[in-house]
Amino acid sequence: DSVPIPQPPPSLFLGNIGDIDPTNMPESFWRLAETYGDIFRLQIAGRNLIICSSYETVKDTFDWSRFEKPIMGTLVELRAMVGDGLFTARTDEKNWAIAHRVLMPVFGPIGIRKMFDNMMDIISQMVLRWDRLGPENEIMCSDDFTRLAFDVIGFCAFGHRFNNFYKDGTHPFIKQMTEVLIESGKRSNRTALENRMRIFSAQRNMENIKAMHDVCDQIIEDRIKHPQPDSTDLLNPLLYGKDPETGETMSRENVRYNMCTFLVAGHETTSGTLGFLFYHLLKNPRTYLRAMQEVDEVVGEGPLTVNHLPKLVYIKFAIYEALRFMGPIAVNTKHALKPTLIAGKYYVEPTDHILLNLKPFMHDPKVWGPDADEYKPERHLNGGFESLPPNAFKPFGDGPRACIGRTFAEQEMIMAVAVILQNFQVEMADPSYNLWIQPTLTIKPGAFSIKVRRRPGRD
Ligand code: MNH
Repeated sequence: DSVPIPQPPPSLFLGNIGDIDPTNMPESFWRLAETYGDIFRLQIAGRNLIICSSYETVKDTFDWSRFEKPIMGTLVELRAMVGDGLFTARTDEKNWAIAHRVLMPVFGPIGIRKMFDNMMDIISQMVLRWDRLGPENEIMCSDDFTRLAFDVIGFCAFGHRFNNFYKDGTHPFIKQMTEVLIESGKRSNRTALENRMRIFSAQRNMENIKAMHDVCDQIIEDRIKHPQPDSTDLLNPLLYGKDPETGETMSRENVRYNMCTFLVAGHETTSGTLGFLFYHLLKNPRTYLRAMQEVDEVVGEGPLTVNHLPKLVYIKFAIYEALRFMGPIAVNTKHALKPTLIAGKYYVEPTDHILLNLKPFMHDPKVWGPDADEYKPERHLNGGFESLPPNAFKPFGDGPRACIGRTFAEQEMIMAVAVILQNFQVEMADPSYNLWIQPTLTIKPGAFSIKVRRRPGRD
């Protein structure tokens, strides 16, 4: 006995295309969820989308015996760039399982702690740059946090310096990647015929991809020519790590795909999260001051060390709260393995595309209370986080396909925030700035800039 899934009235030939803004899907889904609630259906380009927006509906899809991550739409197109790398591989592909088993331990807490010094190396470059550009300089968050996140991955994962803090622009990889992300999104919305007709876009796409693959291949070649047996990065495990189950090493092509995957998956997300975080801290000065106070108490004026990290709990929860409020990944996708009922009442079939609307899901008042729409890191303190119902906080995905870089990202973000607050007074460049969303594959705050001034006595 299923309950029908509500749908905004479709138009005869175009379905629900009129209900969404194709250039800003996340915001369309948030807006529609306010009217349609829990779950709703959209018919777009012949596809049946089921959008889940509440705790009850979303958490039910975290049952991996009934649902899985589909590789469809943009993800299929992205495979030209990142192939059977971890993010775009199907779970039943052999190379997903091999890479997952080889890399899981390296991405664990022990491996990531060893990357502390290399993360600090890059963070210090950002501090130097901010010092030298001075307090009047407007820092576009997306620019400098992208430089930071991209250089951190390059250096910590592959021992390679992209040196984005020594450039006026950024490394060409970033533009190439952004273009491929956008083009992949477009390709997934075009018919096969139209994609074949768009020969110039297709050529540009191929050129971008080739340039990115060349960067990865060169880093690999360099490591093979100049072995670094004591390195703490991921390149040695990628090249030489043996799968505990099959004894195989990863194929050279799959190594390249995974390098590309880490460069893509690891920098937009982290950079967007830092942008959202500073937006919230500055909009809620009480939270900024509390985070700064924590740094002063835990770290003081001396250098940040790896032993300080577990004590920076307010900062960690300020980051979690930014992710809960609106993380860089707005939508997760699922599909049912067999016809089933979501939350015991909404009938879905395997051909339906299930989208998890993460913002309303993590603002569900049944879980987060009547103040769900307020930014409040302290809600997580004093065991608040541990006492959440299961699967309520999911900005990193879930199950076997959850984010492999979570520990990496959390350490990097805690370190960056602590060092920034220890050394600078941060302000919005434009105090009247209001948050707007810039969507690509991820979302980030649009045109959000800050100014930073040395804290008195901290130079
Ligand atoms: Mn990450 C998968 C969020 C940082 C590498 N990541 C995911 C998924 C989410 C996610 C959500 C699941 C996507 C899906 O179901 O299709 N990731 C984040 C967030 C941050 C982040 C919010 C930072 C903040 N991710 C990173 C970093 C790296 C990384 C840093 C690499 C160093 N993420 C991955 C990879 C996957 C992934 C690889 C795919 C894992 C798999 O499917 O096996």
